[in-house]
Amino acid sequence: MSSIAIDGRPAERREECRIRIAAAGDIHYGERADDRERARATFAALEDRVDVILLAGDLTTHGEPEQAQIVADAVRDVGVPVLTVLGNHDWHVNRADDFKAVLQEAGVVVLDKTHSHEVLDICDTQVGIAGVKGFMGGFPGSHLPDFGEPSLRGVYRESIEEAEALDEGLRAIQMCAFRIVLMHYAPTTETLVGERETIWTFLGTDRLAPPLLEHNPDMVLHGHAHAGTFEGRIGEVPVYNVSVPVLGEDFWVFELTGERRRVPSEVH
Ligand SMILES: [Mn+2]
Repeated sequence: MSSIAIDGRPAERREECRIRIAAAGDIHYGERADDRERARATFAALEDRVDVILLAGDLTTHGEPEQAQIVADAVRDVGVPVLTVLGNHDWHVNRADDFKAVLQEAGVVVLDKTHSHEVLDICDTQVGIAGVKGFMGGFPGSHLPDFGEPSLRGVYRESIEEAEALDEGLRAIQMCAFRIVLMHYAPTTETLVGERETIWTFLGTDRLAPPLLEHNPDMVLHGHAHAGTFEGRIGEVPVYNVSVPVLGEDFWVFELTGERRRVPSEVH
């Protein structure tokens, strides 16, 4: 397990806090014979080591509620708050409500466009998490247009709805000392470098970026791009692709602390 420390904004009580965040995306449980054991061991290893666990979607291979149960059973007794967004794989069989219910029964907070923020009290301070799935849609020069068939215009509409929900979530946590964004899809191409450029349109969209630029969260976490790049930036905001194949590890641990503003310090 590796970690990276990010210095955050000055705020009351902030300097005495050290918020440890374990993050991973694309854990994709569901099809290997040892998934239950692997999931239990992976999450149990975080107990007493971190303050919160953030999952950036694609918890499963196909979104079957039975697959969500593997994650639910692995996190139920870990004793650390777990928040997640869903990924496209978690939507595949189109049973997202059942899928979410399985996770929620185990205490997992599922963030999406209907419930896009959560505030945690950690270290006597407020840590705000704004979370949505995000969506595809492309970047300058490759945007899917709001034109033509209803299905294509539906993709546009969903990306805009996700961006609006992200904005709402960030607005709701604007008074929190620490503010983190959790998504599945990428809001910048910087963390897609390594993926074939011909598929970048399907890996995210910069239509998710304006709320990030406006609200300046401490960091943005996403997954989905297995062959992408770990670290990027939108304006001053650090963006991390925490897809497990990018990390090469089960989790990455971030620490938010300090009085300086968003200067990543050493990996240790
Ligand atoms: Mn995905």
